[in-house]
Amino acid sequence: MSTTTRAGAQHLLPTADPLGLIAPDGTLVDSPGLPMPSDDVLLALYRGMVAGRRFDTQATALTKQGRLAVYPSARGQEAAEIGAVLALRPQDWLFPTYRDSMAVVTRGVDPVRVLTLLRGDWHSGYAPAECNVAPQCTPLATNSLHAVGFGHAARVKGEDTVALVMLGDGATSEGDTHEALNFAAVWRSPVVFLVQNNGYAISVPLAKQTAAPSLAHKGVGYGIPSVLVDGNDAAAVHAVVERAVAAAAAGEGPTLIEALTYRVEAHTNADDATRYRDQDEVQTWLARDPIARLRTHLTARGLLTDELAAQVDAQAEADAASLRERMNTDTELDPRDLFRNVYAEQPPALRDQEEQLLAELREAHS
Ligand SMILES: Cc1ncc(C[n+]2csc(CCOP(=O)(O)OP(=O)(O)O)c2C)c(N)n1
Ligand SMILES: [Mg+2]
Repeated sequence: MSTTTRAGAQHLLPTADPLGLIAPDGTLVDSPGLPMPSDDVLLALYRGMVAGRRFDTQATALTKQGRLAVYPSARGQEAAEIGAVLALRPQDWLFPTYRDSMAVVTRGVDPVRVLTLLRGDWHSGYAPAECNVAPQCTPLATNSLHAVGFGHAARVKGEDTVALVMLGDGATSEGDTHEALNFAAVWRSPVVFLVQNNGYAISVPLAKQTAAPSLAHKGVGYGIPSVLVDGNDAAAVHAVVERAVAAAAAGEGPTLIEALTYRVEAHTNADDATRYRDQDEVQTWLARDPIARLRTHLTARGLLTDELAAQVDAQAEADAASLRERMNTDTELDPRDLFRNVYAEQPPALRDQEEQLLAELREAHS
């Protein structure tokens, strides 16, 4: 019989209350051992969140104008989206979901390219290797396996690259998430799992999703250090993700972070959330707005003047106007693009399909 003693799990457990640095009223919260980001980072978080929200509002408006097929809003989740992305180093990779357009924009990808997928023009509008951002995944949790495979490969190749994968609360019920967590833990893959618990998976509330004490607790069974953080506190999200990225880069393996936040809008513009949730609940979360919280904090500390706040708003407005204008043009698509970039050498069956399509198109236009 093995005489190996098993270490306790205490060091892996998340805190009972979410870690935080700034309270909803802008005052400081003490989270032992969690450093407050620098003033420059706090201002970058503020800029990113204001820009992110304005982008999000514009994208929703574009669905109403028929310029976008669908858009899943991340309004209210700006602290988690931007806090996490700004904690990445340039060489790290982001593995986002359909909801994380804001995060992709924050990583520096042109918003028009980000919205290409949701416009239905192309599979992905950006080249992943140019921006270190994988295509946004609609199949839930598949991106967790992509991130772990990517992180593992980077480690085998001796590269200093960390993969950050974003998941929703609902995605934690998928088998893929558990396979990814297990593999990453056993192989100490340089991966940070960020679960944005926004309370709902379409109409399914968290209480029907899991009986676990928190989603962060799910990491413990795999031997992964797990963190519960206030997902509406950009400073705290940035601090915990930065710490997890550093640990992964140092060869310490993965971290699971649950960011507690809320989906303020419906699942997408095609969903009516009033059918399954109470408006009082939405109001409670609106009072915990991540942008107002950081603004209050920065203003009280004299870091954000009225003039600077107006500049940040004006820049976000100008970016939204540019996005609106550029999305208001019709795109010319080449149907043959469907067959390109799939295989280095096209298999015969696909070649037949391409020829069949081209023949049909010729006939339609003759
Ligand atoms: C494998 C798979 N099953 C089901 C769906 C349908 N679906 C799309 S979004 C969604 C809810 C996901 O909720 P959550 O993971 O909490 O993310 P959120 O939308 O709240 O960001 C479901 C079930 C899907 N896209 N992929
Ligand atoms: Mg959700």
